Amino acid sequence: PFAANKQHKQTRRRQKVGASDKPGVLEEAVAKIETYKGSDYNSRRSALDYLEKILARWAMAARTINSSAHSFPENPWQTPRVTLVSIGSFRLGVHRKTSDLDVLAIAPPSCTRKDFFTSLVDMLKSDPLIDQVHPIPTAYTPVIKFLLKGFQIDMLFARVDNPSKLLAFQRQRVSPLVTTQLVSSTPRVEYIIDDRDLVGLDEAGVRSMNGARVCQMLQEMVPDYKAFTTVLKAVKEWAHQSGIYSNVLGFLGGINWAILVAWVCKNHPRASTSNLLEIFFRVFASWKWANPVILQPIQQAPPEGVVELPAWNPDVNPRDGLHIMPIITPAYPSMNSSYNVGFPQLRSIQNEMILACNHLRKHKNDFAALFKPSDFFSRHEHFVQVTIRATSRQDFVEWFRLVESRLRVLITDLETEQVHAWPFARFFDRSYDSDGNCLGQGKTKDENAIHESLFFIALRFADEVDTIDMRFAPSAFLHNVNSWSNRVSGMDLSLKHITSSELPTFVHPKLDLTPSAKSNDSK
Ligand code: 3AT
Ligand code: MN
Ligand code: MN
Repeated sequence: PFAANKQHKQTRRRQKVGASDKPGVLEEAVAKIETYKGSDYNSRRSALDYLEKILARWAMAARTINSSAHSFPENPWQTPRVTLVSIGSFRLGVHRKTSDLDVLAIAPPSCTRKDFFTSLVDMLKSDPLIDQVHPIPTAYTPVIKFLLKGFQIDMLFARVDNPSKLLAFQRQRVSPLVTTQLVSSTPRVEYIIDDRDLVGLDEAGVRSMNGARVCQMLQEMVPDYKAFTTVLKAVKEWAHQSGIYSNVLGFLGGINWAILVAWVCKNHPRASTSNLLEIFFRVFASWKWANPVILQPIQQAPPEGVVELPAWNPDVNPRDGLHIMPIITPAYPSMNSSYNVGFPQLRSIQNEMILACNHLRKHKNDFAALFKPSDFFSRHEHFVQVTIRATSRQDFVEWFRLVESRLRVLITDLETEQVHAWPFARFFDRSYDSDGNCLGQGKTKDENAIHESLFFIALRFADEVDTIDMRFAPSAFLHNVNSWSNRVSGMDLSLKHITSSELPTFVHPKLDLTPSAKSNDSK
C-alpha cells in the first residue's frame, strides 16, 4: 500500500506539470451545482447510527429465538453485533441531496436471512421514525427498502459463517491507500472486504457483499480519487438533467456511471479533470456497443473456498450475449451492471453524449451549460403522456413503484421500425385536494391528497409514415399493469398521445433570469 501511495503522489505531480488546461475549471463548475451543496453528511450519518441501534436490538432478539433451535458457536457473553457498511454513492462521496442511502448489514451466524426478512422487517415496521417498509426477499440481490428520517434506505444482507470473522470486520480494517485518498471527500472510515470474506457465504450473500466490494475496488483502482469524484459528480448531474439517469427505466444508474468514469480515469492517469470529462464524452459517444466496458480481466473461477457463481461470459451464457450495453462490475463474480438497458434508452444516452461532446468542442471548458435542464420537450413534436394517480399517499407509493418498474416494457413495445421511442427519465409530481385544486409540485407529505406523477415518452415517426395504428402497446401495457393483484380502487393509470402544444407548462425548464441568459433569450 505504501508503494501505491507514493505512485499516487507522483501521478498528481506529473498531472500539474503536464496539464494543458487552466486548473480547477471543472472543480469550480461542480462546486456550483446545487444538488451537491451543503453536505448533509451528518444527518445521513445519524440516520445510519439510528439504524445500527435497531440492528443491535434485532440481533439480540434473533439470538434468543434461534439459540433454542440451533446451537451457534458464539460466545454467549458477547453481544452479537451487526456491522453496517455503507455502499453506493454515499460511500463513494458523490451522493446528491435526493440520493438514497445504500447499506450492507453484515450479521453474525445467529441471525439468518429469514430473520432479516421477518423479525427485522416487523421491527422496522413498528419503528416510529421508519415508513414505507418494502422487503424484496426474492430479488436477484435481496433488499429491504424503507424510509428513515426522510432518507430512502436500501439495505442488503450478508451473514458470516463464524463469529471470529465478524469480529475482524468490527476491528475496522482499513487500507492506508483508501484512507489517504478519501480523507477530503468521505470522512467515514470503512471496512475492507476481501476474497477470503466471501468464503462460506451463500449466493445472495456474495452478491450483497459485492455491493461493498465494487465501491472499494473503484476507490483503490483510480489513480486520483479526488479527480474521479469531481468527474463523476459532473457526469451524474449532466445525466440527471439530460433525462438519462435511471436504472429501473432502462437507462444508467449510479453504479454504471461510476464504472464508466473509473474506466476513463484508469486509462488516462495523466489527464486533468476537465480533460477527463471531455474524454468521457468523446470515448462513450463513439463506443462500439455491445463491446463491454471492463475495468480488469474477468475472473472466471471463484477464489479458493468461495461458492462458484456464473461470471459474465457471453461465450458460455447466451443470455449475456443479448446485453446491448455491457458495463461489467470488477468484483468476483463479475456481472453486467446494466442488463436493463434497451435500444431506445441506449440511443438517447448516445445522443446526449454526442451533444455534450460537440458542446465542449465548440465551447471549451463551458461546463456549466452541461448542468442546465435539458430542452428535451422543445426537441420533439409527439409524446405519450403517462399519468400515474392514487387517492392516498400510501397507495400512491405502492402503485408508483409498480408502474415505474414496468415502464421499460411500454418503451420497448412502442419502438418499431417506423416509430422511435425517446423516453425521458424524469417524473413530474403534483398533488391535489378532492376539489381538484393543486396543492403543490413535487412530492408532498399530505396523506389524503390525490397524488399524481407524469412521465413522457417522445415519439419520432419515419418519413414514409402517414397514419399509423399505435393502440397495441398502450393497451397491452394498461392491461398488464391494471391486473396487478395488489391494486385497490383509486390506483389509476392513463396514457394519451399529445402534441407539444398540449404539454403542461411545468415540463419546460424555468426561465433563467440572470442578465446573460436574458440577452440570449431575446435573440
Ligand atoms: P445514487 O446516487 O443512489 O443514484 P448509487 O451509486 O448509490 O447512486 P444505487 O443506489 O443504484 O447507485 O446502487 C447502490 C449500490 O447497489 C451500488 C452497487 O453496489 C449496487 N447495485 C445497484 N444496482 C446494481 C446493478 N445493476 N448491478 C450491480 N450492483 C448494483
Ligand atoms: Mn444509492
Ligand atoms: Mn440504491
